[in-house]
Amino acid sequence: MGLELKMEKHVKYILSIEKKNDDAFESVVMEHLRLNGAYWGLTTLDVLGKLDAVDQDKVVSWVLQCQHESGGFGGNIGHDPHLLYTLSAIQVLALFDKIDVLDVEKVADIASLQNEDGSFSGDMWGEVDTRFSYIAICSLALLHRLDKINVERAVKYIVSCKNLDGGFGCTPGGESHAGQIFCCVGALAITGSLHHVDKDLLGWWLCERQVKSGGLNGRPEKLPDVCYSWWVLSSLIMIDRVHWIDKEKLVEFILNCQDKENGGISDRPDDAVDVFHTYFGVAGLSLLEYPGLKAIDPAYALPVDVVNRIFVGK
Ligand code: GRG
Ligand code: ZN
Repeated sequence: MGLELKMEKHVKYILSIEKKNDDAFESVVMEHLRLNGAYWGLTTLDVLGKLDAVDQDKVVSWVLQCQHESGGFGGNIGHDPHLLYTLSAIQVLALFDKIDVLDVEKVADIASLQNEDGSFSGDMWGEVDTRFSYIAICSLALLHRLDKINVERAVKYIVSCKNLDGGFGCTPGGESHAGQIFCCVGALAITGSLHHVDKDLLGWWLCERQVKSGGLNGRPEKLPDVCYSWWVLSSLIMIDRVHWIDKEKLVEFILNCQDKENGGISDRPDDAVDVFHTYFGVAGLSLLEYPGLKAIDPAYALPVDVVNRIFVGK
């Protein structure tokens, strides 16, 4: 009992990461968490209704300084560009309704990372992974520039990563993993291609991820971890099978991973908190319709009001 989301503590925790470093929010992010950390921390604040606690001009100007001449973003100023950071940059700007500060054509050049077989490389060095298919598709959709890639081939490649268990891996033949499933299902949802998913089969596999404690793991025989609340639940929502999960037990698991004194959420009870699991815990609770949280879109991983602003207009 007394198990509830410590909203104010989590806001304080996110803002305290900012203050641990001498400068502003960006310096945190700079050292180890970088642009991905900014996305996790700022989206958490937005879902908690406290985005206005940060200096948006400073964040926007720092994000822009992370951009490389190729159009992609590095994790920090002067770092090499990679798709992993490029999506975070676009998402952070979207939170502040600032996508228009971008030279969209330039950023949309990430389309050149698409390979002949429809797959995407993460950067100029060429590693291929369905994570990068999702990132490229999500980024270009947010920029209204999906026309820059061959969507049909991109979808065909993702479908070639589908396994007999209904899940998806990082490359053809790769083991099904909830993180990759989010990426593949998300990319298929954004491109209107969910008919390629066997929803009952995949829904079954995803529901099997719930263990006794109520938490979800990422694949069979693994430990539960708060971040899978996001990877698994978002996928279940996209394929319309979220009612197959015991929602109350999952809420309880996530709430048990909070640091009730100092804020923040960990991967599992009693572990150390971090901004990644704090975000995915809060985002998971939002998907579970926990009271007082902004709704979050399962495909774009951004608050629904932000996504509506981009696709429906203000
Ligand atoms: C916008 C939300 C969002 C994501 C961007 C980068 C990315 C796209 C998606 C990553 C998907 C992914 C692979 C997530 C899994 C992360 C994770 C917890 C990996 C741990 O894997 P293992 O094998 O752990 O170390 P397990 O839990 O299997 O023991
Ligand atoms: Zn995790």
